[in-house]
Amino acid sequence: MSEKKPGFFQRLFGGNQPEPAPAPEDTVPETPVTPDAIPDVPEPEPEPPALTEPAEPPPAPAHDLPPGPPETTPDYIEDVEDDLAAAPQAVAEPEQPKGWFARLASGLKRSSDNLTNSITSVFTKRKLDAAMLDELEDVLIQADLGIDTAMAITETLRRDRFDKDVSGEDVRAVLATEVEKVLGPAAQPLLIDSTKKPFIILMIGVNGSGKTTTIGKLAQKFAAEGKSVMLAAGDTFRAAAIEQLQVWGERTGAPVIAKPAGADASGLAFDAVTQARADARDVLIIDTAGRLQNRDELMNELEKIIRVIKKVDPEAPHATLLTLDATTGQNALKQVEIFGQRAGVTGLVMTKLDGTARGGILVAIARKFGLPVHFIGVGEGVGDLEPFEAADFAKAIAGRE
Ligand SMILES: Nc1nc2c(ncn2[C@@H]2O[C@H](COP(=O)(O)OP(=O)(O)OP(=O)(O)O)[C@@H](O)[C@H]2O)c(=O)[nH]1
Ligand SMILES: [Mg+2]
Repeated sequence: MSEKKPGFFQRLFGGNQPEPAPAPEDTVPETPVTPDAIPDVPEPEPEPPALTEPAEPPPAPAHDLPPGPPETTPDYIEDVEDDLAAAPQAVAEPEQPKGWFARLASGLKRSSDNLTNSITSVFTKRKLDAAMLDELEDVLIQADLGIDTAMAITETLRRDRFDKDVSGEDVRAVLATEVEKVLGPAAQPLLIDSTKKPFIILMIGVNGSGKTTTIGKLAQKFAAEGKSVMLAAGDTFRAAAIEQLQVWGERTGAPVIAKPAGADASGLAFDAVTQARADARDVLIIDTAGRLQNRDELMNELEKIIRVIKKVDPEAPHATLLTLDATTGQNALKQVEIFGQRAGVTGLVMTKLDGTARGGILVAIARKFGLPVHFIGVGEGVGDLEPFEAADFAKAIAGRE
């Protein structure tokens, strides 16, 4: 699937061309990321949701976003702002249509640049000593890879290279090997069991993590495989969320089961499952409202949605996918833990890997939870969702050819 032409890395990482300057971390985007910037999505998408415009939250859902500022504006929301400010450069780089691997590599460029630069600054032609290993461990932890992975890498180096010359390149080779080792078991495709009619996918996650967009991308993928898809606008809190899914439905040819805003989400899910079953659809994908994992009442509601789905089909949902925003950083670990406990997550989709410096978090998540990572999102366009490949990801994040 990947187009690993020699020379990609030369162009991507050659270092001769000045990289388009990333937006400074503390710069708020003047304009939100809009699909207008994406060449392969012709028509405008609905308003980006609250998370992309935290400065002006929509009138929305008391139960979607709790009132008042405190825990409702966690760090990761600012991170999303920061990273989305940089995202257009990653996704909008137009000219030649890139192959998958090139897009992954350029998406992860901020992550890999970060790592490469830090590693280079630690390894300056000296013999490997304990201080360098300590520094390296810090660098790897700061890159969100997790303590275990950081220690595994430094231990390998300590064992094999202590008191010997070691270069940044050597270190990145060890990094790539270790990351691939961790991610390998997690890279599992999402298998659609065709004996289930419909195969029911429930999409869950915190606000703005990419649920609705990922549903659109998945609908497109399944339709292209000849599957009949139905969508359910289970984010009944916001009219804009319902419209957003309807736009994806029109774009991908999938009918959308919806009710007016304010309707009960579990009732909507029940209707959708019943309808998709009556129509013998291949796949039903149910959207849900974004919810922070520490909002107990919202997590109760999610459990209720699942209970109601099970009333129609006790084995459903057949896949419960948690979308994780790669720009979130460490908070993603908490999200996996709590959503896993409350909703029985069966697989992960990591979105917004384009243009974030925090892609390393996927390694920490894979090591800690061992959950399948089915797809990764590398842009806002309908084609910007790819099956997750451990070796490619490892090479890209370690900046290796
Ligand atoms: N750059 C980039 N942007 C993405 C990606 N996935 C989603 N987005 C953008 O992130 C924003 C939020 O995406 P949504 O799909 O609306 O997120 P959501 O989880 O449905 O949000 P709520 O319904 O508000 O909880 C939108 O502007 C999307 O276009 C991705 O892989 N890369
Ligand atoms: Mg949504």
